[in-house]
Amino acid sequence: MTKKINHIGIAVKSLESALPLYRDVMGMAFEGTEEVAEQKVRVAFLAVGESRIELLEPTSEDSPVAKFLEKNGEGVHHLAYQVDNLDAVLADLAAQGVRLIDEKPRRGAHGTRIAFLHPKATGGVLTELCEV
Ligand code: CMX
Repeated sequence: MTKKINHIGIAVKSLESALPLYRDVMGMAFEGTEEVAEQKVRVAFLAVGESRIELLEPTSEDSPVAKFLEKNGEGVHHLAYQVDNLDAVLADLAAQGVRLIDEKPRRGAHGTRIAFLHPKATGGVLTELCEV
């Protein structure tokens, strides 16, 4: 089912403040930024081998990332696993009683299709599935 870790999401207050550490100090390849309006975030991707770090900055006060920052401060926000057939995987998980946030895929960064599982169903780890 899961192919690899596509990315690790890290919530930050400001992309501009967080980027220099990853890009300049740690030397990760910066792949650019993108606003994902539907998720109310602006994201920056940095390549780490075949995976990525996704820095997430909220674009509004009711963004899920703004709520996370308010409650926890900056830190690891979610893990994203890559799958081949997201619709089939979601149907399978639902049939096994896993609590989903998204019953149908929605649009993520770079035109990917994504869906989140509820952290209550995954031992406190917000889990994203993505199909590239
Ligand atoms: N990791 C782990 N637990 C989390 C979490 C996270 N990132 N975000 C929220 N939770 C926990 C909360 O701590 C809370 O737990 P308790 O009930 O024990 O206090 C519980 O989930 C519910 O959280 P809440 O603050 O009461 O409710 P929210 O309205 O914030 O909803 C969630 C939480 C997970 C449903 C919502 O944040 C969501 O839908 N997230 C998925 C979408 C998302 O994060 N998009 C941004 C990423 C964009 C991208 O990668 O493209």
